[in-house]
Amino acid sequence: MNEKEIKRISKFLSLLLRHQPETIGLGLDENGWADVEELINKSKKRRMYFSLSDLEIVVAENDKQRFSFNEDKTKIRANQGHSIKNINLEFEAIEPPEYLYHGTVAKFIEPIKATGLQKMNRQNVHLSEDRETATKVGSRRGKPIILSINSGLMFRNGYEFYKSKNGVWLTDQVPSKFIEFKN
Ligand code: HQG
Repeated sequence: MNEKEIKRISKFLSLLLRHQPETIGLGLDENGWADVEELINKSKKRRMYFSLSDLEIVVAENDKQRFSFNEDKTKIRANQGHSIKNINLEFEAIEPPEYLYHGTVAKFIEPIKATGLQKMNRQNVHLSEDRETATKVGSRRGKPIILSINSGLMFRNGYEFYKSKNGVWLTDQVPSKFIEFKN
């Protein structure tokens, strides 16, 4: 497989494992796991042909480590980023660093000032440990603006934080009083 094929399968997996498993009638369990054999077979309906060893490459090579297998590689799931509701990814609440970062764009600043950071279509607000990652996230939508989040203070005020397997920090919402808007 070349880079392009890996990316094509990876995008298809994001669609199925995070957003619309019904596209091919794939079942996900309550923890977000899909059966690998079922995935391989049902994907053929969409003319997506790949084997277990292709999937192993996609999981290992994915730029953001978006997917994981279970121990015996009979199941696969997305590590985070779901829009499907009621998936329990079994994250453990942990203490965050004093500051986390969120990359966004100018048009969202006023609504964020008004209502804080909201999860929008995803299951959580996504935060980054460093400005560089937040800059990449923001750049997907235009000229990035980086917000500093006073996550330490939030934590001491009872807000819960989770860290996904691929290093993304997650929380339910960030009220605007915990956001520094100056860059
Ligand atoms: C904005 C990608 C208006 C928020 C990335 C963002 C990340 C508000 C957008 C991951 C708002 C939601 C997540 C409010 C937040 N009013 N706009 N109150 N609160 N927003 O894509 O954080 O490739 O759901 O600033 O790299 O951009 O999918 O979240 O611009 O890790 O693996 O609403 O997605 O990873 O956008 O990105 P998203 P995000 P993957």
